Formats: sequence, structure tokens, C-alpha cells
Amino acid sequence: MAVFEGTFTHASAFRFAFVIGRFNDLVTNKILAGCQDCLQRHGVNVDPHANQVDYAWVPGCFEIPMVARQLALTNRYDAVICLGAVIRGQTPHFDYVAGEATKGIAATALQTGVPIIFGILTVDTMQQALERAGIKSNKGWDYAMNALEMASLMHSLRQGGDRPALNSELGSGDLGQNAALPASFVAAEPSSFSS
Ligand code: INI
Repeated sequence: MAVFEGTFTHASAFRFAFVIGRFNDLVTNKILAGCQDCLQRHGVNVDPHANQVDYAWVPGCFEIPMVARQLALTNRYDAVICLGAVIRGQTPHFDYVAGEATKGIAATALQTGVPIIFGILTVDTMQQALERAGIKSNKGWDYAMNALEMASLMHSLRQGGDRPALNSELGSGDLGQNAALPASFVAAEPSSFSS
């Protein structure tokens, strides 16, 4: 049998996309900065003009799943990171916005097979949101770590699975889901995964 788990050591081999809500952008910009800090310190080039991270801005959390799905379907990304902030104090339809974003993000991950990171803060007050966006800690760091881990884990699972096309794809030098990674990155006993 094999153990599959993600690592944080090959981040430079992956591509990521962000989907970020402009609503409450005082908060979402700070979460994004936390994410970028984490990715950068793990070797990811977060410059939008480089070819490792793309950014899509949407009006609010309600629009995030649609754009995340569109990005995931391109098959260019190892993970899509969704960032938003829904604050109960500001809206009577908090539950609708938060609920639709949650359902949509979950459905997108299951439908596309691409890790979609749920980086949506759902809090009661702006104070609580800011505390999670840099005043006390920055949840963006956690979301970026989740993205790195899931990108790595899914790669490991594909390596261990019976996906014949993958071997020919490896070595292409491309970034993204089919990127070539060191042999040590492959799960120890891949054959057991196909049984
Ligand atoms: N969008 C958010 O991201 N956070 C919120 O707190 C929020 N509130 O309070 O309403 C919000 N609303 C906008 C919504 O996401 C859509 O952009 C809008 O309804 C247009 O479809």
C-alpha cells in the first residue's frame, strides 16, 4: 500500500490562479497579500507578468464559483485560490451570498478535479475580518499553504494512478498539472493505487 500526501517543496513547479472578490476589498486585498507572501517564500513567482500565477477579480463572493470553474476548466492550474469576505453585519443576505459561494466552490472542485481553495472569510463584523486579515494573523497564509499541499497531493495521486498519458506529458518542461517533478516526488508504491 502507499501513503499519499502533499509536500511544500516543489512549489515552483506549479501554476495557480486567484479569484478575488472586490466586495470588502479592504479585507480581500490583505488576504491576497498574505497568500502571495506565503507562495513567494515557497518559491512561487507571484508576479502577474510572469507565467506562474494569474489573477481574476470579481464583484463579490457570489461571482467567485463561476469564474473559478472557468479557470479550472482550462486545465492550466494546479489549484485555484478563491478569496472573499462576507460580513454579516453589512448584509441581510449574508447567508445567501456565503451559502452560494460555499456550494459553488465545492461543486467546482468536484466537477473539475482541480483543487479549489475556499478562502472566503465569513464573519460577523469588519473587526473580526481584519483580525483574520493581518491584525492578529493572516488567513491568506493558511489558504496558500492549503493550495500548495493540494497541488502537490493531486500530483502525487496522478503519479500513482493509472493515467497513461501522464508519462509522455512529463518532461515537457511545462508548468501546471502535468509538470515534470523530481522522481523523488512520486509516491513510493504507485502500482498499489490502481488496484
Ligand atoms: N459580496 C461579498 O463578497 N461579501 C459581502 O459581504 C457581500 N454582501 O454583504 O452583500 C457581497 N455581496 C455582493 C455579491 O457577492 C454579488 O457580487 C452581488 O450580489 C452581485 O451579484
